[in-house]
Amino acid sequence: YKTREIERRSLDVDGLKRSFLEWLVYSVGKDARAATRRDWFHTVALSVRDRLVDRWMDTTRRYYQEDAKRVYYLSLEFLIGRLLTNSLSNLGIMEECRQALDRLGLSMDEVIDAEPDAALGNGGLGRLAACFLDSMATQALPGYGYGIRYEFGLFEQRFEHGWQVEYPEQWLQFGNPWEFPRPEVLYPVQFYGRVEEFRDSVGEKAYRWVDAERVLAMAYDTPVVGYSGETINTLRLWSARATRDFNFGHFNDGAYMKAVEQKVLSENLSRVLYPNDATETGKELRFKQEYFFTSASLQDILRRFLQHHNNFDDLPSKAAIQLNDTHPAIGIAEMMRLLVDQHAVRWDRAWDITRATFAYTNHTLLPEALEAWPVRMVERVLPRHMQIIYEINARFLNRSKARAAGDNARLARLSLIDERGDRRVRMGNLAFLGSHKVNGVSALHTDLMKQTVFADFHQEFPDRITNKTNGITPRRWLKQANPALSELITSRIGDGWIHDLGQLTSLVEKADDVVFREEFRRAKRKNKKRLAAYIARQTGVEVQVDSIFDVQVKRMHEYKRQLLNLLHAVALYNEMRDNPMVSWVPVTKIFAGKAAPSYHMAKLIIKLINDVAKVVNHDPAVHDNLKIVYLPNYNVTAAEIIMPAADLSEQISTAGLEASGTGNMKLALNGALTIGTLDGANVEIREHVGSDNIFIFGLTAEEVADLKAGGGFNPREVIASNPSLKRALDMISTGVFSPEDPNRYHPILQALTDGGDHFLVTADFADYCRAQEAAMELYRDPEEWTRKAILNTANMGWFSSDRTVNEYAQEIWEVKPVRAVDDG
Ligand code: DL6
Repeated sequence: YKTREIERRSLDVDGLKRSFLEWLVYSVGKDARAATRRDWFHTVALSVRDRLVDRWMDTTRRYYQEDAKRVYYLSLEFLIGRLLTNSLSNLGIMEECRQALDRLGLSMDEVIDAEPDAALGNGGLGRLAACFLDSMATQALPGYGYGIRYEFGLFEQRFEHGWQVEYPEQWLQFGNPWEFPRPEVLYPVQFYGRVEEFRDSVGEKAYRWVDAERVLAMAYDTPVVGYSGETINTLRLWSARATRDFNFGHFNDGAYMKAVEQKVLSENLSRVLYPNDATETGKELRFKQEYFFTSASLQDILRRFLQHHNNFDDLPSKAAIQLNDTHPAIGIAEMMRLLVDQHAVRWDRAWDITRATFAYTNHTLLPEALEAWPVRMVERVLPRHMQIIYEINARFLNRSKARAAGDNARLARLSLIDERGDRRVRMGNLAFLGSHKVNGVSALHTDLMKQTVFADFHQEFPDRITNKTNGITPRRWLKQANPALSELITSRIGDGWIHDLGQLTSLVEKADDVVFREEFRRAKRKNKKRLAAYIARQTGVEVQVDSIFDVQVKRMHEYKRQLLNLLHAVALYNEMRDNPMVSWVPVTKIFAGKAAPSYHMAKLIIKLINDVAKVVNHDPAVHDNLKIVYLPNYNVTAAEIIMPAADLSEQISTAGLEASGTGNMKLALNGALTIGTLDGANVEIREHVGSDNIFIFGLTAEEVADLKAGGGFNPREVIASNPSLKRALDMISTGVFSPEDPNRYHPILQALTDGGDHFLVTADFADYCRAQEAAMELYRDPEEWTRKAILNTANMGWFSSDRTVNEYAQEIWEVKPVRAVDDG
């Protein structure tokens, strides 16, 4: 037993090797000759997990001993990706593990590749949550993630004849070695039923929720390893389990199949992640998912609090609950219910406690993404919560009435209920009202929040809105994803940047060092070769490593304007064909990103990109100077290969519509130059990297707003006045890229013309082409390009999620690091 104990902790090559062999036999149940790559992955993951457990428990003990204030990050999405490299790297045993596997005749890269990508999120918001977990653990902040353990993550995207087709994403199919099931951590969550009024012990009116259906939420815990492994936090994900008692009736009737059906139905709650990004489909199951994980999390938070406290007034000094968008906003009403109905706290006091505990992050201003649930549905699914929401609303509107001085329109806008059409509960308003701080995710986005969606609330509560510009973790997005550049940086400035990214500014002077530039280029080239090989494997297209890798990777959405990028590609294709004698800078346009399965326009744009790619990539007239690829199934793992290899980063959304962006940060940190609009965090990226080192184009958010306020513009006139745009659109509309179905793209052309070009693709086209030309011109001068690329990397330190999380910790959560005592 003693030897096993030591073995489990050993971090050297021999110890790792011995524990791999032991795990393979005794836990995976295979012998070395029969083991597959996946068996070895499970073996290595379980052995690494062993090495986390002591430190994990130490961390938890530390938090208890200090009675530390905890942060609870409630998020419907955690896009964590693979964990093996992350754990090894943060524990600092990457090399030891590689050698141990080597001694067993195994390739570490193959073992790493056997891990499925945990795709429990759609995009930006979910990946941000994952970066925050890493940064909280790295900075010894007592942070817990709470979410759903979806059985099926974001769908797998494949292309069939260039069309996106969705397949289920079965990441749990072969088990998940990182998680610890906690069958004893189980909370009931109720739905439906009705509310009964009664008199409590002191004769006051009180309410109880009865005749409800119950589902159980069971916890699965995943350790979150901070850099250096000193702090290991917890990501707790809930899985739905049927209660054992609710189907007795059916059993008694002998309706066994019916009983089992009920079980399957209630367990559907945590079955699948909704694949919509920035659009709400308004489905009841989605609303139930939101309540399910929120209720279980709040019950768990209160249980932990009550272990050492008995006065709820202390809750805000012991717990900060962050709502990642409005998805968990029903938590405001749930906290009120738990305090008032279950713990007999008086309303006013409960409201003060709730507001002091909660904070809310807004991630988008797009109207279609703002959650508003039909009152009738909320009333049916959560009858007691609907009452509570009415009560919160009545008290708030009463208070605001005096200030509104008869301005009923203003009161209607402030109301938690949208009374127009079918009545709806505005979850953004509820989240705002029930939180002490509300934040946007970039400076511009926060300003726009104050001017648009939350203008009235901002007037009512001028101190509540605050900005917290997003960030990314340098561990995953530079150290792990880009070993070539990381090693170069560390060789010059030491490794302090890994936990203090601001140290990268020491590289500024290196931009003028010709040797450093050469080495920086070499690292980029290595990454480009790796990506070229990946592209060839995935798509069969051979790309030139010396071409500009022009990258647009993100969800497919009209406001992100992949179409603008594609139109530029068509225009460039025409120019290359027209001028074969010119020595063109070779360009590889790289796209990746999923479209929501029901978003027809987005899927049509994917098909168009694939159709154009087919023609361009096979046209000998362009002499391989232009290639277009659409990589299927974009996910965290693919991003880790793409980001380090990019030369040019496309951040070209219609100004005012991208809340922040975080891909823009990953790319610039890895030395790509941004071509972008002044949107989201691009504005701040320009401030940091310098306007000479970024290609800015297009209308500003203010100009866009003025244009729209003035009645829009006439895209047909713009098209008619720009021959290269007109020619590109004519080619698409006459079927040059879709001869088998020439009308295929009419909906796109329609949207750009009669549809009014809502996303201003035509309006920004000319300036975008100018910026592209400037980029191509610069690329002809490798020294100057590299100098600017280095300045990007050097100046991106501020965009570390460590900085972001610190700002939250100090200004919103008021939590402090709880570090291990150094007993050495
Ligand atoms: O804040 C993270 C991320 C931003 O960087 C993106 O700009 C924004 O689009 C994204 N929003 C979402 C979905 N929105 N909702 N709800 O992922 O958040």
